[in-house]
Parts: sequence; C-alpha cells; structure tokens
Amino acid sequence: MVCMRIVVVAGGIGGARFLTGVRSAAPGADITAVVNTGDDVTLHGLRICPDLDSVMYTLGDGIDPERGWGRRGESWVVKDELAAYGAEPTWFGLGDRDLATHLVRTRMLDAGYPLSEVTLALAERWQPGVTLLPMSDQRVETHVVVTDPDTGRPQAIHFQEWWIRHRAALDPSAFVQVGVEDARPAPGVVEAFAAADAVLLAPSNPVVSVGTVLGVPGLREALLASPARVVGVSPVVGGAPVRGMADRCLPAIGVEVSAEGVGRHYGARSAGGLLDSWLVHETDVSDVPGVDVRRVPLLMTDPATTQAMAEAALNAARA
Ligand code: FO1
Repeated sequence: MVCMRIVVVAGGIGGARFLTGVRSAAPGADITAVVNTGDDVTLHGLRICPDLDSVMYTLGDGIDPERGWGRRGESWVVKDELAAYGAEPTWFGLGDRDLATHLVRTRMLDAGYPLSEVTLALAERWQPGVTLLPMSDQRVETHVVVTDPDTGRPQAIHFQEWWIRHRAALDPSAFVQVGVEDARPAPGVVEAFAAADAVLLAPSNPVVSVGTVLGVPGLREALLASPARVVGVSPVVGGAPVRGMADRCLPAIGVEVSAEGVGRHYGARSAGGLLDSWLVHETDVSDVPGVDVRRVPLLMTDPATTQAMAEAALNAARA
C-alpha cells in the first residue's frame, strides 16, 4: 500500500517523545518533523539548537532519558573548565558529548550550509527514522519580556536564559520571536504539508514551540492548505502541563492553562483555526466548538502508552 505521509509540528522534549510514538505506531510511514528553532541560541561561540537536538537524540537513542535533553552518559569537563575561566554563561549545561554536535553544526553553518542541510548531515549519524526539518533556515530567536528586578523596567532576555538561569520564575509579559518577520519555511516544509495524509500538532508548548513554528510567515497557511486532517494533542493535563513550562507561558497570551483553553486557542479549522480534532487526557472535559474532541490517555509514561496515543491521533486523522 502507498505509505502514509505524516507531518508532525514539534518542539523539544514532549515533541520528541511523541515522535517516538508516531514512529512505532506507523512503522512504514513517511514521517516529517517540522521542529521549532526559536529556542536556538549562540553561546561560547557555538550555535545550539535545543529542540532539533532533543528530537534527533531521542529518535536516535542518544538522549539522556531523565533530562529529555543532551546526551546519555554525559560529562561536564569542558563546562567546568569554562567556569574556571569565568567564561559566561556558566548557567548553561554544555555537555562534552553534546559539544561535538554544536561544533559540527557551527562549522557547517559558518561554511555557509543552511540549517536544514546541517540538520540532515547530523541526522545521518543518528538515523532518527523521520525527516527532520527546522521550521526555517533563517534565525528566529524567542526572547521573553520580563520586568527587570533591579530597575523595574521591562527587558527582553533570551528564552534560554529565562528558562535555565531563571527557571521561568520571572513573570513573562510577552514572548517575542526576534527575526521571524524575515523568516520563511525551510525547504521541504510547504511540500510536506501539501503531500500529507495526516498533520499532527505534538504535545509541545503551544506558545514557544508550536506557536513559534506556526508564526513563520507562510507556514500556518501551508498547514491549513493541507488536504490532511489536522489533529492536535494537548500538552496540558488537568490544569498543568505534562512537562515543561506551558503554564508559565499561556497566561502571557491570555490562554487558560487547560486542555480546553489550548484547544480553543488553536481553534476550529472550520472557523479559521487549526484543528479538525483535539486529543485531551481521559480525565479532562473539553468543549472546543467545531472540533472533534477525543479523550485518550496522554501521559507518555512508557513506549506502549506513547504509541497508543500516537495511534489515537492517527485514527482521528483518518476519521
Ligand atoms: N535545560 C535546562 O534546564 N538546563 C540546562 O542547562 C540545559 C542545557 C541544554 C543544553 C543543550 C540543549 O540542547 C538543551 C539544554 N536544555 C537545558 C534544555 C533546553 O533549554 C530546553 O529543552 C528547550 O529549549 C525547551 O524545549
């Protein structure tokens, strides 16, 4: 049979886990992951792409399973040496194994290769079993507007500083995707949506992950032009995100921290929004007008549950 073509819009840790479920739920399918690059950052002279790396390492079985980022069996010698020099930032977890990825990526970018080609080259080693596409080859960086604790004035800090150094403790008043106006979907992204049999929104952060991807000019339009049904998976269970900091981000855009809130935020495709179907956890009640809401177990506690969740999403896409 003609293999199913699935496109998954994903962020980091939750998106990566979900993709392992999609891969095992549809073994023969042609899966494309369109991954958020708004978390990317240049530190110590190196270009770091957290979400692309979380997806690549997770699908390539090199991830540290507890952290959900960086490498299994990691060491931190270079990080300690940098700190010994007082080389800032010392708050960033630069792993020795992870460092090789940043070095190869930075060298290829400096040689003029676009991020999409760099990603393809890195994935050659990891064999993720899906096509990894950055949302864009142009740089887009999420900055968080917070109130400076010293001056009381608003200031924008890089998402990674907000998330890692401040543990998202500083109340965000806005998220700004610096550079997004000049960004375009990476090569292959528009084509993937056009050819898709199913489009899935992974249970990633609706603001800084899925939101950032869909904010790339032309990308949302390409997704909505797809002949495929669009199925979203709620990253919020009960009143809290399954993982990460969606609860710290959603209030900044006036969205309730609930499966219903996020579902309504994404909106019904029939009413100009994104969703044909919305998967919520079995204990959640969600009224999302115009959307086929389905209640399934959404806690990716083990591969079998994650696969079942992906199967439910694909079933909703086939409906
Ligand atoms: N997250 C942390 O909480 N602390 C870290 O020191 C840290 C380092 C890090 C290094 C490379 C990388 O790819 C990801 C890293 N992350 C770290 C996770 C990262 O901040 C988040 O996973 C994403 O940006 C949000 O999805």
